[in-house]
Amino acid sequence: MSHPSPSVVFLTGASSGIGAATAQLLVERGHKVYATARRLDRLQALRDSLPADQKGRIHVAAMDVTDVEAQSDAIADCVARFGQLDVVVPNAGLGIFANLAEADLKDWHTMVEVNINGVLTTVHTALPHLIAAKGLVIFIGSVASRNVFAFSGIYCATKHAVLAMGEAIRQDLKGKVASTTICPGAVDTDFIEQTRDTELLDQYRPNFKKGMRPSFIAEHVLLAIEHRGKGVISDITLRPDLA
Ligand code: NJP
Repeated sequence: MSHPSPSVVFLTGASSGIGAATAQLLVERGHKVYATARRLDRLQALRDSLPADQKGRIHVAAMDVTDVEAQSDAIADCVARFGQLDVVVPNAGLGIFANLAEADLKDWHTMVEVNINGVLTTVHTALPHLIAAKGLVIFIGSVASRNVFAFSGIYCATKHAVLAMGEAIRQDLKGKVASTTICPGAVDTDFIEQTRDTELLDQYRPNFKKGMRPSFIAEHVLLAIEHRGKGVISDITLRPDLA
């Protein structure tokens, strides 16, 4: 049996890939989604693509996860609009692959700012609402949460941190807020396009192209939400078919 009532979900990184697929699926299944990213035009196009009877269940807003005040305003607006906040999906993230010896320090800082600090801001800001709702945080980790791969070690470090955050919530907020960490392997999104090293790009792009569909990850976000009250999917690893 699935969770009886629709959830209010605050989602980051909803303008493309896994986030866009998640917004679409959750709204289709009756949940209410506050969908954020920096590219408002992409969010509006996503909303416009929904059937008329679903449009009322999504609100889109421009937000940079590295802007603490903007996140605070957005979460307050989400609660004001939808009356509560049950689930956050701090999905916004990026990986910029490079050999460690040639990497740009700015890229490391960007990954830490978005993948760690951005996620922490979402969780910290939403926490009082999540406690009130006995809610759920669904982290998007990675197979890089448990392994370190060549040319993406710092990205892996940020995703190790994400896995630790999920475990911290499980332990410190037992009985109050649940956490799910979804750890995918390669997914066919724009993710790899952040990498500027053309040699690495040429080498990795085909692996991502034959990766999982973003909708497959979205289905597991839905699964975690709809099993609230029945059991918690603490962490789940998803890999491309036959990988
Ligand atoms: O990538 P992509 P994915 N503030 O590039 C947003 C993880 N993952 O869907 O702001 C706010 O299509 C950006 O929005 P915008 C990965 O680490 C992936 O694959 O408009 N938002 C866009 O919506 C990440 O955590 C794979 O540019 C910011 C979104 O992030 C999650 O999946 C494998 C932002 C990125 O969408 C979604 O990535 C894996 C900011 N400062 C884990 N910066 C994979 N694809 O293979 C970026 O294990 N965004």
